[in-house]
Amino acid sequence: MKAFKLTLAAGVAATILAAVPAYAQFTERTIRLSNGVNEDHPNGKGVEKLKTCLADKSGGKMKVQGFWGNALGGDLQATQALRSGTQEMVVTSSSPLIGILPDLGVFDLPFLFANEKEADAILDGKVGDQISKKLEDVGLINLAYWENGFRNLTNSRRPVEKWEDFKGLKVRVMQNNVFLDTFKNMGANAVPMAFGEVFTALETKAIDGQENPFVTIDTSKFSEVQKYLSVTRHAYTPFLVLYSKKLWDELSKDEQAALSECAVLARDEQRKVSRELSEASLKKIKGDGVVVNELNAQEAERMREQSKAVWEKHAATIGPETVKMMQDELNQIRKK
Ligand code: TF8
Repeated sequence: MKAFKLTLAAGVAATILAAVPAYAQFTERTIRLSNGVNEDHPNGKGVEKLKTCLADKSGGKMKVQGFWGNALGGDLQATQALRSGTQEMVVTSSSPLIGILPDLGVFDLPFLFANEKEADAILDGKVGDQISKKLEDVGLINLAYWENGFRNLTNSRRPVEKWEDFKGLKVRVMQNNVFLDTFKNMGANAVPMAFGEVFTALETKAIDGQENPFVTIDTSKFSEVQKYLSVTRHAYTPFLVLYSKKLWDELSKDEQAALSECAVLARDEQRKVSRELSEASLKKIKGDGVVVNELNAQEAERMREQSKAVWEKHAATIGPETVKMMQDELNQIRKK
C-alpha cells in the first residue's frame, strides 16, 4: 500500500512537472499584436488559438492583446514600430514591406502559385525559411506564414472578363512595385494606397476598384461600395506573423519556444478557417448584390502570358537568386 501511494504520488508529481516544467522561465507580460483586418477575419481565430496556446505553455503568464482594423496603424507603420521595439507583434501582408526587404517581392509575382497546396509547400519550406532568415537581419522575427489568399479584382464600373477590360480602371494596389506594374501592364490606372484608406476611396469614387481575397473583401465590407467582382486569382500574398527582434532578444528561451510553437499551431487553425470561409465569403458577396464573373480559361491564360513581362522586369530588384530558388522549388513541387 505504501509503495502504491508512493508510486501514485510520484506519478502525480511527474504529471505536474510535465505540465509546467520547474525550469521553465516565463515572465508576466502582455504582447500587443496588431492586424489590418477586422476580428471576424480568419486572423481572429488564429489569434485566439495563439492566446490559448501561449496561456497553456506559460501557465497564464504570456498574454496577447489583439488590435484590429488598423487600430495601431497600417501594415508598414506597425512593422516599423516592431523594428524600433515599441510594439511586439503584427500580422501583416508581406507586400507593403518590400522597401524593408526586397526579396519579399517574390511572393508578389503575378500568377506565381496555382493553388493553396503549392503556397503552403513554398512558405513552410526552403523558400519561406530563407526569407525568414533575411527578415531577422532587418530586425524582424517571422514566426509563421498565415493566409490572406488568392486575390481577386473588384470595381464599381464593369465586369472584367478579358485583358482589355482593365483599361482605364482606377485600381488601388498595395504600396508595392510588383503590384503597381502588374496592373499598369494590364492597362489599369494603378494607384498605390495603404489598406486603411481603401474603403473611403471606393466610397467616394476616388478609385474604381481594388483587389483582395474573398474573405478580406467580405470582412472589410467592400461589397457596400463595389458592384463587380472578377475571379482573377492573379496573386497569392501571405501574411507574416512578425515579432520585434529587439524585444525578442529580451525573452527567455522558453518564451521564444512557446511563441514559435504557438504561431505555427495557430497557422494551421488560421489557414483551415480561411479556406472554409472563402467559399462562404464569396456567397455572401453575391448575396450583397455584387455581380461575380469567372475568367474563361483562354483569357486567364492570356493574362498569365502577358504578366511574364512583370517577372522579367522585377527579378533584378527582388534578387535573382531568390527568384531562381522559388522557381526551382516550384518545379520540384510540381513534379511530385
Ligand atoms: C491589402 C492587404 C490587406 C492586409 C490587411 C491590412 O490589400 O491584402 O488586406 O494586409 O491586414 O493591403
